[in-house]
Amino acid sequence: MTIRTFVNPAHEGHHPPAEYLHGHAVPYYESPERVRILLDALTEARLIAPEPAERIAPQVLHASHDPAMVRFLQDLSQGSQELIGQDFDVYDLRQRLSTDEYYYETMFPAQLGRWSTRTRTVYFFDSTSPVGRHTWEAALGSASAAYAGASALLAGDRQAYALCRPPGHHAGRNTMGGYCYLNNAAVAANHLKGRGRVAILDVDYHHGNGTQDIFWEDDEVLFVSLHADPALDYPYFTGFEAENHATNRNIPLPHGTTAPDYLAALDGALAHIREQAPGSLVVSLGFDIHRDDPMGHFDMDTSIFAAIAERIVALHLPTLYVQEGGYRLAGLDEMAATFFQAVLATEGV
Ligand code: SP5
Ligand code: ZN
Repeated sequence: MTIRTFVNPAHEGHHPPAEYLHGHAVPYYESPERVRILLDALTEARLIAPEPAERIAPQVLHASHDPAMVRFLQDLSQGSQELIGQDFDVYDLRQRLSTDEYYYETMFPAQLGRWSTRTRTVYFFDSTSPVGRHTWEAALGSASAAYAGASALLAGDRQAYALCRPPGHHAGRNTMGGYCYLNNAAVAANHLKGRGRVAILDVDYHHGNGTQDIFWEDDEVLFVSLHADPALDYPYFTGFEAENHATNRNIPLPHGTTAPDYLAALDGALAHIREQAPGSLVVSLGFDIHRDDPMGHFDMDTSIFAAIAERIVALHLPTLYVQEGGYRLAGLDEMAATFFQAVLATEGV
């Protein structure tokens, strides 16, 4: 048996050259290589059967995102080279333009003041989601993979995998950041409402601030997230326990968290989901909880992914796995294979 897997070939066109750290350009870890590694390893191990996802109409995104933000992203991507050219003129840099530049937002709306009459023309909350001419198609393709995965569950499949890239869980109703543009898990969850209430379990290392934002007032979708304590780690401003309410549960964990502590927290999260009796489950799946991830500060090895998979499958819910983060290229193949092997082995029991 294999897991039906939806991918988005257009992701290859999105490859920002760098992110910026204290004045230095550092590698952009959210790279096309990530999906190539996952796809090759899982296909070779005969764990997945990949198929291309049909491109959704942008209107489908409006259930999850402000239509104005969707339009803004599309326009920015398609006009990015011209806009960058104009910016470069200020410094006489036009001759240095390549044909594939990325627009990095440098102006953020939060503190502009109550006198501003031009509100919400900036939709980024940080500068780590750069936009190039292929970013729109990549992001739409990624959301399309999630949508196709949800469609598979609606058609009766018990599980599916959306191999999404770029990731989505930091993208809110009208905000982009943290390598994310469109919230793939949210697109899937909104589609899955066709099966009743939906639970989203987010096991990426980082808080899914975007998913929390999109479903903050939505009783039909339960959001449960395990992540690094935002007092210590990205995204810093959300993910605290104080944000919890009936359908939003954050479980922040300290640096150095080990498998027993993680799994105890996960068991609590899963008990909460079980109590709410949803009709389906979306898992925001990040491999950045591994101890060797360059961004993560937990202390768990690859076997954690089998333990997580077994527990999720024991919920016996139609489940869509949506790829989020995970940046240690050297181990991604094993982490994913460990996870999906356990999914298939447990499902068969
Ligand atoms: C989808 C996903 O996993 N996104 C992660 C985005 C993480 N961005 C990390 C930025 C880290 C900045 N670290 C600065 C340390 C300040 N003391
Ligand atoms: Zn992450």
